[in-house]
Amino acid sequence: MTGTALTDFAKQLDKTAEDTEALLSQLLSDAVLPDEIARPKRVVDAMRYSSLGGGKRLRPFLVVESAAVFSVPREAALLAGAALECIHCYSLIHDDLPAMDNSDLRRGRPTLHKAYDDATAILAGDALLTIAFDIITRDEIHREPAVRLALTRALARASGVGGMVGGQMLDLAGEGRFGDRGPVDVARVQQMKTGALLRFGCIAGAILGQASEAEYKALDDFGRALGEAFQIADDLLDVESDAATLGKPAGADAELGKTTFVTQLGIEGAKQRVRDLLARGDAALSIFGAKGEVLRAAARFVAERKN
Ligand code: GRG
Repeated sequence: MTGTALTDFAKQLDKTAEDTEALLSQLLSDAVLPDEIARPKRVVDAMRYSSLGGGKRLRPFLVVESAAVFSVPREAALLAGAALECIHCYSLIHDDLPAMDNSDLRRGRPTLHKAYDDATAILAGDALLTIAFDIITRDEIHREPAVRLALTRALARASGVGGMVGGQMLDLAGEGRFGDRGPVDVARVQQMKTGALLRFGCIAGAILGQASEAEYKALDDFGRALGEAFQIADDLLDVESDAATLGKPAGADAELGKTTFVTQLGIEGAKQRVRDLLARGDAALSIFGAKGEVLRAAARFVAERKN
């Protein structure tokens, strides 16, 4: 990306992050909704601690920009993006717990279970997961219930046993948590653990925009390429960056003796794979012409990010 394109992109990303922050602050308030009984302060505070004031908001950005391709109203896309971000934040809270990655640092601050306690962190994660499905089904997302249903089902499948949760299970198994390590299918773990939510961010726009089959497939292909590029960038950062830049410990993969894209392809091989994925993403987006420009920039941002 040129300097100007990068600045424009950074401004757009910041704007969506700001809008997402404001929306999450409203959605994760202590105001009780119809059919709810009460929102206990401690769990609301914990949900807010982990969801506000940090994060690139890349997933909401993908929803907003994939939806913009079809001129979907920004407010509707932001709401869907906020639901996705709630799932992402829940996954980070649970991933950091002692029973999982046992991390002390996230987004440059103590992890939730360190700032509060394990039980509160588990419940805050559960509540974020649940509220995501309250948000994604709201009438303001789309006038047609069938569209809301398709979006909700896609989010469930990206997040659950056949998506992110399943990927986390495969990842833990690959660390030898449940007995022998066995061979690790790095690509499969990536597609599920981190790729599924990123792909959802891209197909969400197609669902909201009631895309043609070819348009849906284009965003699906793009989302898969972007997801893999994101994970390879993450693996590269783990070996090439430091905790101050990352906002979380570096070198964690090597410490666990993990098989990653970098251990499989080497540093240069991993960088080449990222370049190939960017080309694949560009090719997928060609169907949208100039309307795909921001998504193309998003893929570059993901590949070149520093944290
Ligand atoms: C516990 C059910 C469960 C799932 C956890 C996605 C996941 C599965 C764990 C995340 C672990 C991790 C740190 C993976 C590396 C890639 C990743 C998802 C990084 C964080 O995402 P960013 O960079 O974070 O988008 P921000 O802070 O910008 O939102």
